[in-house]
Amino acid sequence: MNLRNDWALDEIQALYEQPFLDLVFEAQRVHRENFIANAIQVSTLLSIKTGKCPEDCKYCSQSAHYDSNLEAEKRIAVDKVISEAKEAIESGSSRFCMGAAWRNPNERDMPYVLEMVREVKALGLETCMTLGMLNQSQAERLKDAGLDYYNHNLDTSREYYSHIISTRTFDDRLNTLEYVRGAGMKVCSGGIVGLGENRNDRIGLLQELATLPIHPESVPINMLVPIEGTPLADVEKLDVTEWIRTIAVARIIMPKSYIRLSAGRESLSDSDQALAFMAGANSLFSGEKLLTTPNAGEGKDKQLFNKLGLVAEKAKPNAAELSVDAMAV
Ligand code: SAM
Ligand code: DTB
Ligand code: SF4
Repeated sequence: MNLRNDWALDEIQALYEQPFLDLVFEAQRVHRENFIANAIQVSTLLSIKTGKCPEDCKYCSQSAHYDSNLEAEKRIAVDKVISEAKEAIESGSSRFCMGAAWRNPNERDMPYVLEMVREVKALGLETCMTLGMLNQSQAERLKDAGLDYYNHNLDTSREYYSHIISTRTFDDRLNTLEYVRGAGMKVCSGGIVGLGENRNDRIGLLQELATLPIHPESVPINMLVPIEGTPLADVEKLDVTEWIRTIAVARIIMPKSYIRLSAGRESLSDSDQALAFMAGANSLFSGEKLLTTPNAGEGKDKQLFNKLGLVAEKAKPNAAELSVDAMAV
């Protein structure tokens, strides 16, 4: 199948608005053409610096602009990160994603993050970081240290974006993605649904992602986890079928990308999650915690994988390639 980067809004809208079962069916068909059925890529997340973030993202527990009652934490020691990464391997993860509540990494933080990348990579895990905005030189140094993926989300449509974040622009985000690509890293970029946006904003987000010069290899679709104290604490909950539609359309228009069932999974029933996998989601975060909020824990996921006959993809030592000659989680 040829990858397309010229998706028009009306085409995406037509996909999005077709009968739900037709959409999910088509997404599963595309999924099976491009991926091994029943295989899920599993990542573990770790917050390496928590809270007191200068940015004002209205959904976020870590923004210093709101009082979310979060206990802030300074940079954690690299040793601690390594022991968490070893546990992630034990629990069946193939990728380890390290996140910091920064607007961007300061130059004085670079030796710290570079050492961390080198050491996590040496364990045979795929490495991912999400540290806010980067410049070209930072992106290149991260790549040289062995960083496989950089996560930086567009979050929502260009039109709705300014309702959610005022401290950095949509174009700032696109610039960071360009530097990450320019450095030769893989891109992890997606968004959040349930921010009070409308359907057209979800469609607009999907178009922005699918018309990047190269599709992100990994596309996290988060559902808002409402955080008390933030401006979005009481936003009306989005129907889960809208989340599933967003996942299904992402699968169809970015057929070779991993689509990640991301934040918000904890609130989903097993059957809703099965529907999300049917819609083409083939990646998730495991572990008791995301960055600051609870996640479906390892035990629950083991049960879910067994119940649905899913297997976790396994990272080949020291390679970014994945295989499924692996274990069940
Ligand atoms: N500070 C970095 C940044 O924003 O680029 C990285 C960490 S940030 C927490 C990564 C992403 O997590 C955000 O872009 C957003 O899509 C998602 N996220 C954060 N808080 C969330 C929440 N309460 N519910 C759902 N997704 C959330
Ligand atoms: C992404 O899109 N979702 C993850 C990851 N990238 C870094 C983060 C989700 C955070 C959810 C809220 C929290 O735990 O603070
Ligand atoms: Fe900071 Fe990232 Fe949270 Fe925005 S999403 S407030 S940049 S930690």
